[in-house]
Amino acid sequence: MKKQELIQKFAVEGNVVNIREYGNGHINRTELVETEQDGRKKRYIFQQINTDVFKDVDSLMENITGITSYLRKCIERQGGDPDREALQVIPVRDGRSYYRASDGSCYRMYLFITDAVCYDAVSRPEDFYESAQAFGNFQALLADYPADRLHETIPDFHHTGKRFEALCRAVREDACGRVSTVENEIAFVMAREGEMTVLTDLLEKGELPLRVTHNDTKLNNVMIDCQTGKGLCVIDLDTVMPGLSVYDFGDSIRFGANTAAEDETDLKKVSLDLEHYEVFVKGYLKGCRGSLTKKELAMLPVGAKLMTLECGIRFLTDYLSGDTYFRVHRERHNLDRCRTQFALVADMERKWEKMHEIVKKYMEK
Ligand code: ADP
Ligand code: GN1
Ligand code: MG
Repeated sequence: MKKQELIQKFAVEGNVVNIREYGNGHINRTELVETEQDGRKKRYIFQQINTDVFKDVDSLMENITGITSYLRKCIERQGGDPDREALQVIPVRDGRSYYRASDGSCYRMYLFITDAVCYDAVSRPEDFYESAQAFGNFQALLADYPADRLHETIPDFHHTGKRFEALCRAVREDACGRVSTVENEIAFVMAREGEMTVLTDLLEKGELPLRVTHNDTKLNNVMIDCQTGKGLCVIDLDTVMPGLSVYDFGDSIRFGANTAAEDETDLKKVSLDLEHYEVFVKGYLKGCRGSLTKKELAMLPVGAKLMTLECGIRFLTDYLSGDTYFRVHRERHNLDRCRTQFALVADMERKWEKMHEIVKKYMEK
């Protein structure tokens, strides 16, 4: 089916006048669609859902429609603008939330949020502060969301111990004959084997609470208002599931407090920016509005380190398995990404005391 026809399956207004690839997500294929009716233009985000990653699209979309309608109500109650502060699913004309083509590929449409921007790197600490507050606020808004209504879209998504086991399997299988080229990286992980389950063990013992979390809190999953500079809308809701707040905190640090890009090849450029780290701690605590327990606060640095380690493990696993999960744009892309993550972990270890001191400073406020 032609792209135009596919788009017209959705309740969009007007005729399609422009389609172009959009964003830097690693999972879905995203396009910006522009339509026009009587001289009036409208924009939409059109996505092909990655069905290798999200096997049960009905459950995925049920989560998303449930969360977005819940958030819209909360935002309305607070006097906000639900069209800009929450994602809006544009349904298929038959009322469904997504379209499944005859070849099994699945598509969805969102209203494009205008006058807002997603950053791939922090250039102004204020933006990172805003993203922190937005992710904290997102969690606070969903605090009373009935978690039993959420499907687990990717089982054990942030179970670091299971991610470690998956890496061990990939090493044993050595599907592409790449193991011998990454011995240093494997050794880096093995040296930290004992740390993998620290947070999930605390969860099991009831020492950390299970919350409704976003689970993919990178900077380019939050939109910043171009006019006000405020955090506007949290996007990419595919992995909203019960999880750990410290991992949401950690994933943002992993991405936004790195002085280098996630796929930087010059590892000398990789380090933890403590100023950005501090700004994020401050914004996240403000957004969470005092809801984090003492234990969660104490574990924030561990969340940052383990999420970075876990992400590196996932990139390495995918590299060994033949790059089947994350979208790659060059040879060894996943390996480059893995190396930046491990370099960042090493720098966090060097700055460990400082990371704790900064959290303490804001705990006492
Ligand atoms: P992925 O899961 O592949 O990361 P995302 O849902 O995060 O996909 O979308 C990829 C990019 O598309 C985002 O980083 C953002 O730049 C842009 N985007 C997604 N949804 C919207 C929206 N509703 N309005 C404007 N831009 C959006
Ligand atoms: C993926 O979809 P995107 O690009 O926002 C991944 C995250 C990783 C991230 C690494 C569903 O996020 O878990 O942390 O890449 N999403 C999924 O950049 O696996
Ligand atoms: Mg994304």
